Amino acid sequence: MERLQQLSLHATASTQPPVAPPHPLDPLTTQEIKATSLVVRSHYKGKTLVFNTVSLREPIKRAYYDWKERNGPKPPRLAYFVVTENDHVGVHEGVVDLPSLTVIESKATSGVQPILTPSDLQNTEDIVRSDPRVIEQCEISGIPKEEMKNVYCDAWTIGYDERWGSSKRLQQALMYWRSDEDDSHYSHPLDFCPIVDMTEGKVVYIDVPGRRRKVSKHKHSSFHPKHISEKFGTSENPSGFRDDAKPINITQPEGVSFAMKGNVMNWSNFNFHIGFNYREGIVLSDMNYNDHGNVRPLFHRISLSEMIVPYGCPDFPHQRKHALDIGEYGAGNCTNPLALGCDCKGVIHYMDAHFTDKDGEPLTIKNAVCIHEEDDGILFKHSDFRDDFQTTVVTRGKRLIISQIFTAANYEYCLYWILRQDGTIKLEIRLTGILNTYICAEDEDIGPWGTVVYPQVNAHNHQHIFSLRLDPRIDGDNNSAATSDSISGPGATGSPENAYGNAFCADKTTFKTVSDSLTQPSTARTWDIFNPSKINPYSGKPSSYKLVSTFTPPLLAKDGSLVKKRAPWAAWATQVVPYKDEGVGYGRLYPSGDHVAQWSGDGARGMREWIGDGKDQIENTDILFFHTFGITHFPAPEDFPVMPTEIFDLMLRPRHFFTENPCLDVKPSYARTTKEVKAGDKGVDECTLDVDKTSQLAFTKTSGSCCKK
Ligand SMILES: *[C@@H]1O[C@H](CO)[C@@H](O)[C@H](O)[C@H]1NC(C)=O
Ligand SMILES: *[C@@H]1O[C@H](CO)[C@@H](O)[C@H](O)[C@H]1NC(C)=O
Ligand SMILES: *[C@@H]1O[C@H](CO)[C@@H](O)[C@H](O)[C@H]1NC(C)=O
Ligand SMILES: *[C@@H]1O[C@H](CO)[C@@H](O)[C@H](O)[C@H]1NC(C)=O
Ligand SMILES: [Cu+2]
Repeated sequence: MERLQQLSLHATASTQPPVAPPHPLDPLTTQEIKATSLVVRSHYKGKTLVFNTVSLREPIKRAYYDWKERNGPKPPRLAYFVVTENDHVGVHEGVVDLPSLTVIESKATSGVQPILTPSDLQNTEDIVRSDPRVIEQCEISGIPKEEMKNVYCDAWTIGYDERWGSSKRLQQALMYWRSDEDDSHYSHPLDFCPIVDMTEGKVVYIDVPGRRRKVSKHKHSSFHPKHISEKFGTSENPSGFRDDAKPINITQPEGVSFAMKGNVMNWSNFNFHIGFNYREGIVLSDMNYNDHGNVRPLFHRISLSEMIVPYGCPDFPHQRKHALDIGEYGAGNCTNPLALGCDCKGVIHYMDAHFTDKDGEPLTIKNAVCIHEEDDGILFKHSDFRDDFQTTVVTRGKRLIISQIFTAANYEYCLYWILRQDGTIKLEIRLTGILNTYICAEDEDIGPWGTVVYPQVNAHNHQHIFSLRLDPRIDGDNNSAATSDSISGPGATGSPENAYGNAFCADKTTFKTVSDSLTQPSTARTWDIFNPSKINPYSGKPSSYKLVSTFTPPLLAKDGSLVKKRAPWAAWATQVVPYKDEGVGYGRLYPSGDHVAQWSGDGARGMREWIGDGKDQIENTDILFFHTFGITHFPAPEDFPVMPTEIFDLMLRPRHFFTENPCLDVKPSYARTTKEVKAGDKGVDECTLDVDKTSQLAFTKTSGSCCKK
């Protein structure tokens, strides 16, 4: 009898393994998420589990290329999981082998808190609203207790508060009031800050400032259409919108020029895999460039691995505001579903994203990743002055954009990974959404730490600092990295080596050790990632990708600050460390550590551990290149009640990689040789060149411009 029971139990546990998607880097399917959570549940039988993370454990690099390039076996299909137990500190994490439906690694990690989830954020508001001490504080702020439904909070990561450390799963509740459900609450901040224990579901403490400020009596400043009509509507124009809204429509009559097989993209000589996970969001992997039949590797993996948004107000408890949004919330899990024609225009291919919910059930964000092309202006052009610029070639380019938008409480981060036909890889970030705001009294001097952006609304200074993780593979696995500084020639004007004082050149310093790679930006500095064994036959220089990044603010928090301790990568513009198969996922992914929430910043984790004594050799070997970039944001009234997108970017450009302009084979829009000009010809085969027949003159009606000059 007992034996029989065991057998039948065994039979239910060993259901069919889920079908793996075609590519080893493809994110887990919903069936794989479900299968993982079943396996995890039976592994921790008898425990009440809360699922936090179920995500692909990517194959290690060597296993991947053994399969991809050396006819080796397909790497094992693995799922990484993090679960918590109710009433229990710490996490259980591990790895499930999907084909065999078994847990192959598992450990209990204490003293850490798992990544926060959108449902954590939603719960905090309910907990705060019904707490009697919060209600009391609201009354002190001038909000009667019957109006608690109008009290809101933005649940924020606590960062780290030494009063509790990481012993409880905490959030800080930044408090606000709305006069109506449809208002934006950011014009009505409250002055106190409850701390909420997410496990217990209760408020554990309220930080109350010495100086009390009653909720502002000024009208809300909001931005939804109904508020625009209230603000600007007239009897002639009730909507209040500008009267210049002629549509700009994008037509791509023949569809797109990219092709996708599953998650593998082919576009204008680029070939790569597009992945997505809860934490980094979009991941571009195994990127190659087809150089006239020679498929050359560029990067094994490109992603945003961490970010920090430190605020600059010295008053307690505002020092706690320094969200590490990727490690604490997840750029993937906070990603928005995108809408056709609004978030991206034109002919769009979308990818969905799948996560786990708290019960281990798959949860899908539709249209999480948008893939599309845009016109990219002039790719190259030259005209000859000798015949009044009639001898000419003009070639327009296009670009491929892989994008996502994620919301971290009040802010939106729009991420655009952009490829150009000349081999350039660009990352553009647009910040929008709403400033984090705090109340100030009518007569208050808020000092230099913030800006009054609206009556009684103080928006604190802050930085948005990102860590770009590059796993380069420029023409092979062994790469080096260097600074490249533009310097004036040696010697004073009149000296033998610089007689006329005009000399300048590029001064390249190759990093030999990790310590050498901890560099600061300067206006005259770029960085090269290169393959020292692959020399360009013309320039004699190694095949490189140059990192051109000018949005590189210094980290303004000082040594000893929580910010600097918890983001051990943010103080340098670059860090290069050897690649190693270790850590969550694998291969040194997360520079603020694997579990970031409520980390004190002490001890050797993430980048601090990888840097170590700084003596690891990083020349001509398998390296990881981390780059810190972003902006410092001093708010202004223009950023309120919602910010117009603030744009910054960086570029990776091929240098000494090709032997000539790599996009000469992009068909010009228009071209005429000198002979054709002299003969009065319209140009060879002009009508089949890439002339855009939908373009027209603004103020005169013309039919298509082709063959007209
Ligand atoms: C262009 O877009 C506008 C706004 O979406 C739409 O109303 C209009 O029909 C479109 N026009 C054409 C010619 O497709
Ligand atoms: C992409 O291009 C490669 C050759 O460069 C080809 O083998 C592959 O089938 C193409 N994939 C798609 C989806 O078009
Ligand atoms: C993602 O969000 C869902 C829904 O709130 C949550 O249940 C899940 O645990 C989250 N996962 C991660 C890794 O943040
Ligand atoms: C690549 O680097 C490894 C270790 O750093 C070294 O053993 C190997 O010889 C290098 N290969 C080439 C082609 O330089
Ligand atoms: Cu900002």
